[in-house]
Amino acid sequence: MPKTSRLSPLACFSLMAAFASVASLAPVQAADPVPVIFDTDMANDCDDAGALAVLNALADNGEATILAVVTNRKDSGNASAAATDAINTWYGRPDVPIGTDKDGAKVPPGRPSAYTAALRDEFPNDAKPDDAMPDALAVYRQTLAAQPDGSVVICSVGALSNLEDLLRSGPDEFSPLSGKELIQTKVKQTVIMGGGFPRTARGETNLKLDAPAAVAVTNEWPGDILWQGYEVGYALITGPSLQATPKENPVRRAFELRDYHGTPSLEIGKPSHDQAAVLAAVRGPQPELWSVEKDGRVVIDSDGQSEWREDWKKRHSYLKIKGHPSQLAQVISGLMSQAPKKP
Ligand SMILES: [Ca+2]
Ligand SMILES: [Ca+2]
Repeated sequence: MPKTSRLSPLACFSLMAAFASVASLAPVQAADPVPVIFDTDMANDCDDAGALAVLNALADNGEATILAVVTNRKDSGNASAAATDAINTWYGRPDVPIGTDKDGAKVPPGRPSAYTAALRDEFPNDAKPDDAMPDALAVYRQTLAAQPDGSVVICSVGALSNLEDLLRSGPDEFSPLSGKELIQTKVKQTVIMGGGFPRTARGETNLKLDAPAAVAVTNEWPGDILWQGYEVGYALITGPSLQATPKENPVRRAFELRDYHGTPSLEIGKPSHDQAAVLAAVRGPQPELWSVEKDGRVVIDSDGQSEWREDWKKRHSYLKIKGHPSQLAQVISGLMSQAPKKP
């Protein structure tokens, strides 16, 4: 018998599994970069900063284009735009348009941000105070109007106030279309981090921040919404990988300043709600990382409680983690600490 170099079926399976595992961690080179508008409450939690890092890393990899960033909650430090600009500037994108929500009464400011003022003061940026920045709705409408039809992906990781404003908007200097028509014409997909599925016992933060807006968007949005509940990000602890990045990295600083259970998130990590939503928005629900629940609808009540119902279909679906969460957390950690490719 000649010596055979054939592998046993078990060895073949192990090798295939190893390749599959490596493949899931590798950058996914899309044919064209996905054009994204990122809608964030950059102020309270630092997962918004981590999510903007992931989005910039994906843009560096040629997988995404950052069309604009809008903030959806009034930052009592008036510095959410500056923090956003500091992060984009770190990645070599100082000119990404930024808009802020001026309607502070609708979404009351939370406690002072642990990190936005520090990012404004300690890192290069040239944004104005939030109340002097362009309005989020104007940035939305101008950005959407300039894009090819059916192309834009919106990723929302905070209150749904801006999305409701867009939904309710009428024609303006940027477009003769109503907000609904603009969404129908320009938006390919909307990914929303909010709620909990299949149901929550109490309201989730992003929905509670502006429950009427959450109800309006859920019931009236004229396009596909891919929901990601709090249970997804809660299982994904990331942050310590930023320790390997330079002190000049504002995202590292945000994780240093924002604690999790009394310890800096830079040391012990924290849940990655917003990073996961960005990843799903850009790469789509990759089957090795996610399963998607379809053929139903999300219902949100006036307290911001959410539920998945299967009594009839809407253009809703929601994400569930497939396999062990550490797989997804590892992808997020890698992207969040990926060195900028700026010139
Ligand atoms: Ca700037
Ligand atoms: Ca957020």
